[in-house]
Amino acid sequence: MDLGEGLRKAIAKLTGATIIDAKTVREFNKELQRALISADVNVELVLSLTQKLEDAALKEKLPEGVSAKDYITNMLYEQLIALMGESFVPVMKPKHVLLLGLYGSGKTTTAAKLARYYQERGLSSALIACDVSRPAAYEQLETLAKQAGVGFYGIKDEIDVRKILKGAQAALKDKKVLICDTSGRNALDKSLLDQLKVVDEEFKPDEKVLVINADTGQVAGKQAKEFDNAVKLTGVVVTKLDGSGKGGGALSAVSAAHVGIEFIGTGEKLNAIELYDSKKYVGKLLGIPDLESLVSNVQQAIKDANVKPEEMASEELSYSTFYTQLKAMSKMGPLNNMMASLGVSASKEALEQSEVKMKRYKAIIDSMTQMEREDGSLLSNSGRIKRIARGSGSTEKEVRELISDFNKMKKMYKLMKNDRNVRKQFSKFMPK
Ligand SMILES: Nc1nc2c(ncn2[C@@H]2O[C@H](COP(=O)(O)OP(=O)(O)OP(=O)(O)O)[C@@H](O)[C@H]2O)c(=O)[nH]1
Ligand SMILES: [Mg+2]
Repeated sequence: MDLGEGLRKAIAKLTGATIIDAKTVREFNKELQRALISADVNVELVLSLTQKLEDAALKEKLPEGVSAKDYITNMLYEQLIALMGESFVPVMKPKHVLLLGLYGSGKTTTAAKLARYYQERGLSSALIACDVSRPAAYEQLETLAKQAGVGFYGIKDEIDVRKILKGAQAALKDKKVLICDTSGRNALDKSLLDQLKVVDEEFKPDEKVLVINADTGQVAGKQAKEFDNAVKLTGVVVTKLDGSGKGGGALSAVSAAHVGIEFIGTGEKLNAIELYDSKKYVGKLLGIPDLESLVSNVQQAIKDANVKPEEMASEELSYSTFYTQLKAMSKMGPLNNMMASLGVSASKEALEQSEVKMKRYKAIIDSMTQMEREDGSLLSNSGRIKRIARGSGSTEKEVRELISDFNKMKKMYKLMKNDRNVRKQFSKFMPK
């Protein structure tokens, strides 16, 4: 039984459960422990994961509108991403990347995919042929480099990796990202280990990435540990996720080496590589294609259950909350009705202008990144302002106007925090 199957079996135990009680959680956890341990996930880690799950599940009431199954699935998802990481952002700077892995795991293909990936994003890249064991390895990498349109260095029939790497570093001085392909074996034996240590010394990799095939089951953990002991891994790439494999081995690998998943290989073609995205990956592992909406529904329900309407106005104002308010306001109908209900009078002209402004502000906030919406101070950067203006079809002056209005509102917001009456008025505009 692979890990995915075990996890799905555990989740299936929750079908039909209407409450979360100690018995339900323990039964789920027992199944979960069985699945994780048989996938070689470290026992201590399994116990701490299931303990955390139990504590969290029993502490809170099941939020309204969410099934026990979805609620616990979401918790399991959170525990799994604590292990594997939520998403990966590659360092876009000149660097040396070393790829490692057992025989046939997809190292050579991944090397070419990665070189193409970085080069397409402005970092000229090259591949170095350090697989000196397999007869046609040199030609395979050379062909792939041509296909990818990236640089290549190798010395045909040379078996001394130190020599190859010295030559490569001299010949590829103008390339920003150097990716070194290495030999695979059926097992990590002494000669491969010695070779890897030489490569590590000579190449001085910034990133040491273990390539594992998604079909690899339990042994992935052991593999990862051995490679990690030999050269200290920095990340994992899981290949062949387009096949039947559910990627359970990757969990064992990342937990054994304490590193995250970076990329996913989804096919033989050179563009078949994706950045790791936990919702997609865990969704596949758990057999829930639309895990993203499950997670967002549960998280929204938890949020709704915990937030009292009058408290909403007292949280720190960010562009995100501002946007929610603008949306809620436009749903409430024309501004003049609303102002009248608040006892504020304004000229028709001024109100019309405000409505146009509100629309524009919404478009501008739409063009911000999530980070900018949460941290308004990022907008002191004029490059960001330029980008947002372009993205929203407005002028930079209009973006600056929003920033200035927003900052005024933020100040008001702070003052209001201590005033119950104003806060109550304000909470009318918050979405229920
Ligand atoms: N479907 C699919 N096939 C892949 C993927 N990555 C690699 N392959 C295929 O897997 C086979 C082995 O890939 P290689 O890149 O040669 O693997 P390797 O680890 O370099 O193998 P050795 O050098 O022999 O150890 C090839 O036929 C690849 O086309 C993937 O993400 N999806
Ligand atoms: Mg190879």
